[in-house]
Amino acid sequence: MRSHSLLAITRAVSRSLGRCELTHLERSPIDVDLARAQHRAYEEALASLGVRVVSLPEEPDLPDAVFVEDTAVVTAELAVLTRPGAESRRAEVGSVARALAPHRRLARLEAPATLDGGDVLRLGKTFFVGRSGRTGEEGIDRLRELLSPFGYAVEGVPITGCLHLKSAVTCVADGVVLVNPAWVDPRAFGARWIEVDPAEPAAANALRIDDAVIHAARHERTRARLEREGLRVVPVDVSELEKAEGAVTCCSVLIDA
Ligand code: CIR
Repeated sequence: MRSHSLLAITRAVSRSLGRCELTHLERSPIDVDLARAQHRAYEEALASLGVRVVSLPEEPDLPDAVFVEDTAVVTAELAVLTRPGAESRRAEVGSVARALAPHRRLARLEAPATLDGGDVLRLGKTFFVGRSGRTGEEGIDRLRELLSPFGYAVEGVPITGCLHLKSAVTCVADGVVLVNPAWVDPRAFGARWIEVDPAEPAAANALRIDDAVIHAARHERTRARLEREGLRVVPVDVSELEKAEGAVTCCSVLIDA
């Protein structure tokens, strides 16, 4: 059992999800009712792992608002509200700020900085930040200014071929990352790494909760690799959210409460 409690802020799927931002995928029809059912199952998976879920109401006119991860970076000391790289997503931040305000002091990234939370991977006291189409140098520099007083390092990492750093790499256990080496150099993180199965390039996105990882169910070969390493995998079907270029980390902001 962990000695702290974990809270996840999530947000219900928007009826306009079909008009989401897309960068690497062709648009394909999204079944919003199915997306909602899958998202509820994701919230139940979090709850089954002892996480308290605070679910925000749908934002009907903000297609990507379910992907709350992109709006905030939270540490023990403060919550940094981002300025998402996609203009259409900037209006998502205010309501997440209100949800975070009872828990943390708030800081904000201002123009011209841009940064998506999906580009931010924390390993110990280091925040690795993807240099992506969404996150620019000003965003990385400003995050460093905000976090370095608390002893954190912030390091920019090049990525290619994917939307966010956490499309390419996530932490699955202390000192262990799950990575797609075609999209990011695994040596950048000073950690042991497990590679995704080459047939499953999008399988590097896993959401660690203590000694378990929530992982998209369709990536069966990569799941087998994780299980061979002794990790407990909780598979969730997120097929409709994946059509919107989302996955499992992006649907929550985790807070140590
Ligand atoms: C976007 O392009 O912004 C959304 N359609 C998907 C965002 C996914 N976010 C994430 O992985 N952190």
